Amino acid sequence: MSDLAALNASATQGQGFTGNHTLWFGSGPMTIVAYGSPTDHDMAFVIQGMVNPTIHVRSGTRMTLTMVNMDSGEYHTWSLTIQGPPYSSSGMMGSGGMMSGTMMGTSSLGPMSSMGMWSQQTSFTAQAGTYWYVCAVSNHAAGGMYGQFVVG
Ligand SMILES: [Cu+2]
Repeated sequence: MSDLAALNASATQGQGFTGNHTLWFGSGPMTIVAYGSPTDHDMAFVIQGMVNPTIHVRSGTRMTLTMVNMDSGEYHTWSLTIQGPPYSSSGMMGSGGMMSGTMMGTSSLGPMSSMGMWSQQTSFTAQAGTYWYVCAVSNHAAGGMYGQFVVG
């Protein structure tokens, strides 16, 4: 797990508010580490200890997102879309609607690491708007694997 600890040490710490389930980041380049479907929160993202938090970042922020798949049995993605819930149980992958509304594309999973997990990194510049981060695999978004991503 030392790889994971190092990864978390490199992350930008946002200010979390559990009351309204939000995570706020200031200006400057930032790095987010998102856990995909860890064992204690199946079919959810855990970011900085919060489950599917609403993330607030400033417009123009250069972001690096690292998605770590903690699920040994499923593929997952971290994808941004302007399409909000409810999501179709038939899935979003290849639907066309997903990618047409995507700000920066998709982080799908790379090769398995020595920890037995998968991770992949993507970078983009946040543009003002309201987005949702979702897992685009099968019916995962419909199953609760999403959160709001607000750039202002
Ligand atoms: Cu998923």
